[in-house]
Amino acid sequence: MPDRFDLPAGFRWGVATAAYQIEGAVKEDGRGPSVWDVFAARPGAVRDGHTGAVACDHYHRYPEDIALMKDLGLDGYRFSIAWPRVLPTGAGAVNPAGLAFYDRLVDALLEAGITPLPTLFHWDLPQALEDEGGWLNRDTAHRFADYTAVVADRLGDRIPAWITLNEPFVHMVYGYALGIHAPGRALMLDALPAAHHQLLGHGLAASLLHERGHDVLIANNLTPVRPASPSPEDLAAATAYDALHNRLFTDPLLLGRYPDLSAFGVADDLHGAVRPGDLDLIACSRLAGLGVNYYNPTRIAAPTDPGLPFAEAPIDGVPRTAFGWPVVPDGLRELLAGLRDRYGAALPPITITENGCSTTDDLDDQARITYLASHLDALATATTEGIDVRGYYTWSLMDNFEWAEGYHQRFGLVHVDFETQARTPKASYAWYRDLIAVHQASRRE
Ligand code: GBH
Repeated sequence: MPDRFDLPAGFRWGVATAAYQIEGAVKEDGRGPSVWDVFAARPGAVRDGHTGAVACDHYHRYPEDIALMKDLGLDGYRFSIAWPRVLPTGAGAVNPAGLAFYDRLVDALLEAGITPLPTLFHWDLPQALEDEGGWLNRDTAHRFADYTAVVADRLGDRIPAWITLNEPFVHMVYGYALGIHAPGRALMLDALPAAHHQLLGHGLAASLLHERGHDVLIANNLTPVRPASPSPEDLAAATAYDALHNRLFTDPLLLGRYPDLSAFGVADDLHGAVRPGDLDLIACSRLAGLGVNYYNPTRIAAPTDPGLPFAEAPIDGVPRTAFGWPVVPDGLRELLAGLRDRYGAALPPITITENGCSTTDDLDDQARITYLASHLDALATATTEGIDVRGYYTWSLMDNFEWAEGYHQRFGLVHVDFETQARTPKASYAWYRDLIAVHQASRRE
């Protein structure tokens, strides 16, 4: 596997994390409860009853974590801001101590020469807003914009670019359609207004960030959709799935309209959620970049039971991560080529805002090195095919709270002992550090 990839000159190297997965300190300094605190406390919701109450204790240990990032030589760090730390009830009174944490974090990152790339929402909605309907309630979009203004006023002098939402598809499907993530609602297609309200929140937040002169991105989890066979039934199912997973959260931003969801029996007002003017607002939040979180492709076949117009089919004959996810590096190139073909000139520059894998509890994580190297190779190929990719943020800096899997899946370059909180760099950490150094040296030539 090459240790140097043919990537553009200004390419940016980073790592990614999210607040609830690393911070802990959920009751400290006035933080309010989030949907994840409440969900994780439900018996059976998270494997072995794990919660994010302590996680990596990053809230207290952030100087040590930034030192690890500095030694990696990172250009950028993608982290998320916990809305319930800033506004404990989601709206109304600001919690100065919560804001102060991010203020310290940003200063320490800049001190270490690392550009902060904050995500404003990575699934930890203040529970008080969930009690009012969460993302099913249109009002949440406006509360998100208010929260964004508070954060931008405080940190904006040091933040060049913001990510509004992380993976609105996963949040809608896992959180509101299937109930396997917080807030644990299983509404199936009735969850669709949560898609529109998240995008509306993005649009409202983006316009006020633009007014303040900031760049705005969104981090979408996208997957190349492969039909299980060339049969018309499998092709139709793949088209329907692609609309739901990929296009629902990207077409409105880049094309100003929702994709055709008629295969789901859904009209393009998404169960009445879309009001006049909404799509203009969402589309005019012109993106400085599209964040892409890539893990694996998806194989889709004709439905086996009524209800939904598709069925997922296994991808066989490829390696799997410790999580059981198929490893298909070329899927990343395939995905980016598909985006270019679909959106053409409307496609903004791409940043890979997440990519990585979980491995066994082993410091010699050769499987991670192989995963990252093969995906960077596919990414380099995509750039030579004319796709504008600006940076790569691997998921994740360190092992952390992996949502419904608790601490059972380890995605980190750095190992965390969740008893002692000891951090130990894995083999992949040294590999990534050396890779970044080689690229940065050639940048200066
Ligand atoms: C991201 O979600 C999140 O942003 C992050 O918080 C999380 O920790 C990280 O990734 C790792 O999970 O059934 O084999 O086809 C990733 C969302 C959803 C990606 C399920 C892969 C399907 C695997 N994922 N998905 S498979």
